[in-house]
Amino acid sequence: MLIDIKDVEALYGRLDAVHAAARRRLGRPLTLTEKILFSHMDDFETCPAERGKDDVWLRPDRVAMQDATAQMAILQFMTAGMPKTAVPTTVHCDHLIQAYKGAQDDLLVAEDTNREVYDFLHAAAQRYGMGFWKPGSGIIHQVVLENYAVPGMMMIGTDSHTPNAGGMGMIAIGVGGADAVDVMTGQPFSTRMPKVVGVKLTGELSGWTSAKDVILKVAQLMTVKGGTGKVVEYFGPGARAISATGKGTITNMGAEIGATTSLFAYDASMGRYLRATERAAVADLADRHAAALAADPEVEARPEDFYDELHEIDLSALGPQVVGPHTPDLGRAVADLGAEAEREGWPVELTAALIGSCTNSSYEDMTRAVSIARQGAAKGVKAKTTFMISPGSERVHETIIRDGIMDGFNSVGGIVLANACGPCIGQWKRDDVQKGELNSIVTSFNRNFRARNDANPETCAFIASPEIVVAMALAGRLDFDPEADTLQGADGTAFKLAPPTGEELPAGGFISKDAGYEAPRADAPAVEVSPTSERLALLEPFPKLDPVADFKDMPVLVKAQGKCTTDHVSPAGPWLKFRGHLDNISNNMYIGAVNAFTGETGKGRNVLTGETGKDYNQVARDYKGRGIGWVVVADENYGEGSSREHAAMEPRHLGGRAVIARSFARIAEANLKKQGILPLWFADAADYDKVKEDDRVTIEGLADLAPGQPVTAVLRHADGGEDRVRCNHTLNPSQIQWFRAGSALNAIREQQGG
Ligand code: MIC
Ligand code: SF4
Repeated sequence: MLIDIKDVEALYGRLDAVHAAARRRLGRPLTLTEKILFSHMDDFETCPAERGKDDVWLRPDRVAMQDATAQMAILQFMTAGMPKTAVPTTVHCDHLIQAYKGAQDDLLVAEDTNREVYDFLHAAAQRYGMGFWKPGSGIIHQVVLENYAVPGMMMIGTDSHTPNAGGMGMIAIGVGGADAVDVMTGQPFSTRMPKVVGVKLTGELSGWTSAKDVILKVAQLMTVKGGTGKVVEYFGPGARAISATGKGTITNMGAEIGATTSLFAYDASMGRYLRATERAAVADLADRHAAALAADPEVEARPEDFYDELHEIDLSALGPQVVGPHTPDLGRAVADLGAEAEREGWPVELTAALIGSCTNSSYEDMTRAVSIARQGAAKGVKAKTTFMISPGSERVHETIIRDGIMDGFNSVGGIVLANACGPCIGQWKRDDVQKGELNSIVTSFNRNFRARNDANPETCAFIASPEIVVAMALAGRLDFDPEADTLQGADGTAFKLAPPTGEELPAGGFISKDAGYEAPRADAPAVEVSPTSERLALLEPFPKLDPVADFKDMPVLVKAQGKCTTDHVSPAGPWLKFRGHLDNISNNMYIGAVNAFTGETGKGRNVLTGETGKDYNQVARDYKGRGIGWVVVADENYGEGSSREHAAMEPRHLGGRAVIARSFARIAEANLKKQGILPLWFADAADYDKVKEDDRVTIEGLADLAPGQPVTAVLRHADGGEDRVRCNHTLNPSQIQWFRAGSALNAIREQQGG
């Protein structure tokens, strides 16, 4: 077991006293979210903690980082000069493996092409006391669920799907690298005390419906920004009837509604999973403290009195869902997709079907999915489209090979990819479809932003449960409804697929021979970074800015229209290779943003030279060369999606001063603050329309920037006219310090007298 049981004992031993004090303080019973958060605050008896209002300082028990975000986080950590991380930390190599030919070949290629980065991460992990999970060992969230998730504990991870561990009753929050660095250097993690949403689950999943459909439904109910600043707590008899890994699917995809995290209470399913994954000692402890690892009983009895928002889903009445294209909250029942696709002109013929990813690659998912594949194979039917499987971890992978599940997928033509993110993050070398070609794919992943999987903006990506994806793969069609339609067997007769069946956990136990873990070493040598590397570069501190002079007469580099997710600001796929080199990766800055003035993507006008159709990063470099800062204007939910802090560091590096948006996604806003860019909210959303292409923007009120005090953006138009636009911000006193210092890291250095 890779967890120190003493840490669990110490936490559980304190819970009753902390919860009693918190109940006294609030004068009411506690939700599970409050129980876990209060037990991770330094000063739980006094610290203001009004939901949605106060910022709280928390002490997470653990940090996890994946390779694409760990590089920048570790480069920042190295500037702090600490010998070792202050809390248990792990690094997982999963994002940089490209999917092309299949697991074995792809892994060899990845080890070769990414050698420099893997060596760096490995050396840093060994040196600074971090656990290292080598390439091929699995996707961060699956590996965390299998090895590190502990009910009632708290972790942060440099990946937005960190809430996967909420399926095991843990508060697990996705953050940018700079937040992780705080915790790794022994400082608290700060976030706004979240509002708490209750989702009551009644009934039971059956037939074609699975855990995935619960979150696909919640995404439709709450939308991509409905979870911002909130924790979603699932409860009720239906919740207890879902397996621990199914719960993980639900909490993982809570990232898609912007939730701070999502959470289930400890129950028997988690106990079973802990025991199956060699953590019986944790299960025994959790059984003894079960009441402290769930909301108080009054909360389930009268949820409307304790949650800020309440939803109810009857699992018995929920049918299979499918969401997409281009956004995870555009959904409907599988049965209704055909008609809608025809209306909208989405191709119904599939070009690929993909299952797995961190969201849906449990043993249960794989057994349910293969039960559909086997029915096809028995009738001589093969997948009528490219069909690929990304297992979540080596443990699941080995086990499903032993249990004949891989053979079942192979028998319908499935291609097994490495235990890695692969096509889910755009690491998919696709030869079959040309860029710009309209086509449809269906996956069991969690994200489906434009161009996400294959860098083709014309790919319509839909998301459904693995079993639905396999059924659609056999039919080769998006409009296939397995509950109503038939397939044709090799002998020409029509047959209907029976609903999937699966096993929650392997009857023969998991295989876990060489899982791919390496422990740190006390005598590890210092970490070197080559000054000539194209992939890694040591960081220079960002310059301190003058709150008046540097925020005057700034051109508008980008006014983004519609969605501006982190994938629009700094896409992954081919750019992943520069995640450790700030200047090189900055060449992708705003490459996916749609120009609100011209409709072009990734291009705009240099208002100083008059040149048009220029790449945003080029324009920014020109402004920076002239010593001129610039602003970005955006619509709702700016920075939705990934936790990648590159989306904040690149603009900061190239001279960005402020992002003025109708609203922000939580992690993106936090990342901007950390790196010294001002996130400003239009007080009146309609003011977005007042911004013109050749405006010069001055932000007034920064010299005495104070919490809760609006500032003014003065838009000076080219015709001599002017608009004064009120903007709000959410900076607290420490974040204002970061702004003044030029970044959070600068502020720390100043405090240390450096
Ligand atoms: C994602 O799913 O978008 C990613 C790739 O896992 C990101 C992290 C990254 O960009 O490195 C995330 O979710 O945070
Ligand atoms: Fe990897 Fe996709 Fe999961 Fe992100 S969502 S961690 S890219 S598998």
